[in-house]
Amino acid sequence: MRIKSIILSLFILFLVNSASFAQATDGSQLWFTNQQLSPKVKTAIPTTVCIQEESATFKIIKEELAKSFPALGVGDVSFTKKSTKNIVLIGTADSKAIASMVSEDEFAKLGDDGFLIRRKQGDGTILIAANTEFGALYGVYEFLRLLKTSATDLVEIDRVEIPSYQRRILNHWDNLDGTVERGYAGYSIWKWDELPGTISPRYEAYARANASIGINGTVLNNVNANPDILTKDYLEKVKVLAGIFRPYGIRVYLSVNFSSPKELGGLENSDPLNDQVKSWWNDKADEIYAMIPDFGGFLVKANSEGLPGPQDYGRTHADGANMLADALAPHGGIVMWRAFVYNPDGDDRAKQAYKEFVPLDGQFRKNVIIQLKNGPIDFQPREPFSPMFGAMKHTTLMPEFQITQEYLGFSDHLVFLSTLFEECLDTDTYAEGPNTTIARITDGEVYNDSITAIAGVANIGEDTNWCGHHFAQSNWYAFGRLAWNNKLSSAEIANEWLEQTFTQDADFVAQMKRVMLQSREAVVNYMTPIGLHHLMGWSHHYGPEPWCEVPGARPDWLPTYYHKADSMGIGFDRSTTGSEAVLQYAEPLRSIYDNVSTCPEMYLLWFHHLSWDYVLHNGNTLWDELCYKYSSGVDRVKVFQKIWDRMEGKVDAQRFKEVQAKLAIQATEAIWWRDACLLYFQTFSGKPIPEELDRPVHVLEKLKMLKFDMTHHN
Ligand code: BDP
Repeated sequence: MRIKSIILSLFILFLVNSASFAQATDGSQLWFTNQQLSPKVKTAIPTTVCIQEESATFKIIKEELAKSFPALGVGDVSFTKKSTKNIVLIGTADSKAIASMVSEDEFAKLGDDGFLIRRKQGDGTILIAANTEFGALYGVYEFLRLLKTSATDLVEIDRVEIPSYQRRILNHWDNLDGTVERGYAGYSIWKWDELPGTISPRYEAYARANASIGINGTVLNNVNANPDILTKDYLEKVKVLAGIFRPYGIRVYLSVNFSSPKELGGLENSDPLNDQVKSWWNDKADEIYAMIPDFGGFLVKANSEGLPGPQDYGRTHADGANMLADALAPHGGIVMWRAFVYNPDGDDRAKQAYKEFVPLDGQFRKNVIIQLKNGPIDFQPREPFSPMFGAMKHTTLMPEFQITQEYLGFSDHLVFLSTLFEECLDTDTYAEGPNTTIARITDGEVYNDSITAIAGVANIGEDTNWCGHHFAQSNWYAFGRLAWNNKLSSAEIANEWLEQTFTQDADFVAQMKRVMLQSREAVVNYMTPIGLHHLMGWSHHYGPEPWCEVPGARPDWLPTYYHKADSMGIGFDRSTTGSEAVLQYAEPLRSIYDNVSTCPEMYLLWFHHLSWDYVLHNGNTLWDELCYKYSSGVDRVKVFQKIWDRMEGKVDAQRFKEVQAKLAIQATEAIWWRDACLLYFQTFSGKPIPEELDRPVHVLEKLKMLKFDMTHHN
C-alpha cells in the first residue's frame, strides 16, 4: 500500500511491524484460516469417501477432503471406488452409485452448477451429487463450510443448492503493466511479464478461493482496456491462466478495446458495420477459442470516459455489442456491454445512461448482457438504484458491484459491503408491480432470461492478505456468496465468514458481526449522509474535498456539481421541479422520491435541494441533522475500535494488531471527513454545530491545503 507514504505522515500514529509477532497469521489463507470443526456438528462424519469418477476436478475434491478432514479432527480420509455403507459419496450421474440414488427429476432441477447434499437415513452415508463435476466441487466446498460453521448440524441434512446467477464474475481492473486501477492491495496478481513461462502459486490459490464461494468467471484486465490483450503473445499468457482455472470451474473473460481492429489489425477504422471490422473480430474469436475452448466472452466499456466505441462512427451501442456478439455466438461466448456512460455537456449525469440505453431496449442479441452499476452515478457509499434496472424489459441486465473500495476508504476502512449489495438486490423497482426486485429482474425470475450474470470489481492484489485489509476479504467473500444465492442475508454471510476466517468463539462472532453489519452505515454517515454524494478528492477519490476546484475540469467530475451547497441550502434537485430524474423510476417510487416529505431520508439530498432550516421527520433542521449524522459516523468507528480491542486474545496477534492499526486510521479519517464537510458546509449555512456534539479538530483552510501525491498510488 504505497499510497500511504503521504497519508501516513499526516494521520497515522504508528506503524505495525508485522515481523515482530510470533506465530504470524498473515491472512494469506483467507477464509480457509480457521480449520475448526463446529461444535454443532455432533454426528460422526464418515472418513471413507467414494468417488467413482476421475478428472482434474475430482482430484481437487480429493485433495480438499484429504487436507480438511484431518485438520478438522474428522480423521484421515480413505478413498474408494466401491460404494458401501457409511461413506461420503460424491459425483455425478456418470457414477453408478450416484445414479442409483438420485432420480432423473432431481438431477434435472440441479442445472449445471447446482448440487444436493443429503444424509441417507439408516446407513449414515452423506451424498453430494451434481450434474457436473463443478457442481460436485461446489457441493464439497459447501459441505466443508457446514462442518466449520455453526449454521446447522448434519444429521438430517437434505439440501439442494442452485445458484441465483449462471455467471458469477470478478472484474479485475488490472493493467498490463502490473498496476491496478482503483486497487488498494498492491500490484496485480497477474505477472504478465513472467507468463506464460513462470507460474505463480497464487494463481491456483486464487482459483480455489473463488471456487469455494461459487465464483465461476474472471475478467482478467481493466475495462479501460489496452488493445494489446488480444495479441497472440498475451493470449498465450491468458491461455495458461485459463488452464489453471479450468478444473476449478472458472472461465476466463477479457475486457476489449473497441478500437482493436484499427489499433491492432491496422484497419482503417473500427466501425461495427464495416465488413472488414466484422471479419477481424470473427477471426479473433476463432483464434481465441482455438486456444481457450471454454473462453467466456468480452467485457466492453465503449464511448465511456473517452474510450472508443460505435458512436465514433455514428452507430449505436446495440450495433457495437451485436457485432461482437455475432463473432462470439458460434463459440457460445457472451458480450457484457457496460452502460456506464455520461458526458459533460449532457443532462444531469444520473439520467444519461438511461437516456442512451432505454431507447435501444429489445435491440440487443441474445448473447449480449448489459452490465449496470448498482447506482446511476458511480459506486458511491450510497446511491438509489439505477433506474435502468426497471426499464429495459426486453434486454438482459446484470448488476456490477464494486468490491474494491474506491469511494469507501480504500483498504483502510472496515466496511462490510454485503449490506450495500443486499440493499441493491432487495430494492423493489416496481417495474412489473410490487416485488419486482433487482435480484429477481437480474436472476431471470421476472423475465426468464436465458443468460444471467453478476459482476464485482475485484479488490485483490499481491498483498500477503490479498485485499490490503483483513476485513476487506469479507467483501470478496460476500460478493461470491450473494452471486451464488442472492437471498442470503448479510448477517448469515458475516457469521460464516467470521467463523471460517477468525474463530467460532460466540462472543467474538456476535460482536464483530454487529460491527460488520453497522460498518457501511457508519461510512455513509461520516462521508456522505442524507443522500449526499461525490464529495471526495479529485481523481484519486481519496478523502473529502467538497470544495474541490480544478481549473478547466469537467464540471461533472467536481463535488460542487453534486452537492450544490449555497447560502440557501444543499442538495441536487432531481425532482419534477429540477432535473426530473425521478421520472425514470416507476410508480409509486417516482412519486415517493419526488415528494420531499415521502422521499426516504437516506436519499433526500440526492433528489432534493433543501434549505438549511428544512425540518426533518425527527424534528431536527437539515443542518443539525447533517451534524448529527457526521458525528454519529465518527462515534460508531470509535465504538468499533473499542469492540476490537476487547477481542484481543480471541484472535491471533498479527491480525489483531493489523486490524487495530487500520481502525486507528479509519477513526482519524472519519474525523477528517466530518470536519472537512461540516466546516465547509458551515461556510454556507452559517449555523453552529449543536452544543452537545464534539467540535471539529481541524481547521478548514489547512484541510484545503492538503495535497496528495498519488504518483505512488496503488
Ligand atoms: C470510475 C472509476 C474509474 C473507472 C470507471 C469505470 O473512477 O477508474 O474506470 O469508474 O467504471 O468509478 O469504468
